[in-house]
Amino acid sequence: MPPTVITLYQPPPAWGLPSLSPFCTKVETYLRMVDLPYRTRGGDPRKHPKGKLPWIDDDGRTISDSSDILDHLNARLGDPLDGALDHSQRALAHLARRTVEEHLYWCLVYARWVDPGGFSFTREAFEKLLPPVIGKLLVHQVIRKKIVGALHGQGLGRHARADIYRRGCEDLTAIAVLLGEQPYFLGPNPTSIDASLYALTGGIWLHPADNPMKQHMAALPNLVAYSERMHNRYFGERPPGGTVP
Ligand SMILES: N[C@@H](CCC(=O)N[C@@H](CS)C(=O)NCC(=O)O)C(=O)O
Repeated sequence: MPPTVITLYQPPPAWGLPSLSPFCTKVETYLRMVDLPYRTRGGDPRKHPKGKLPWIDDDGRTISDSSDILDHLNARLGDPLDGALDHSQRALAHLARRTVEEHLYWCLVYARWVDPGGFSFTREAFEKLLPPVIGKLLVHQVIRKKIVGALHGQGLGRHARADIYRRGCEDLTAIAVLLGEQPYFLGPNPTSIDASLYALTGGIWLHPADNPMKQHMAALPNLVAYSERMHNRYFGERPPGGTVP
């Protein structure tokens, strides 16, 4: 029986990254890591029950939340990437995933949506996806306002710019220290945590705006090499986008 083609709903590629969304980048990276055929389609989070991207359609079944998607696919495939990990490696991956997805992500959101230098690129990328006049209004008055509110609710948005970036830099240092000189986060072979780490480190490194997190990353050569290693391995030869039409 031919394998089911997964449909991944996500915003389009930008700045050399598979998607404007780090969580969508994570899922697309994972799909390439396990070599599953997939197609990508644009997705409007407002049309999805959980109101967030990404979601996938797997043979008529809708699954959302990047971690639930990976769990679903891991179960279906027999855990090809993480099957050989021991308990402490799994625990370390869990903590790293929570750090980058629940904290560093918000620093990235601040850099892209609040900091004026980053927002000028974000605005341009999002306005391209929306109808001309209303698009500008939506990006400034609706999406940005909602994101500023979310950052405030999460708590990070209540800090000063320098303190937000300092917190993001601390996460990057911790990941770089644990990575050391290993090619992938848990050793010589890629595992699913690398999809999250690439999504966030690549999301900081490849975004065109300069900011203190990017400068800090430049001073962590092992982390830059890691992020580029992941990018080149999974997107170097075949640019982002579905592997089937
Ligand atoms: N925990 C979720 C987070 C997904 C998420 O925050 N997605 C963002 C895009 S990066 C989104 O859809 N935001 C729209 C909104 O919050 O309205 C996951 O892992 O998939």
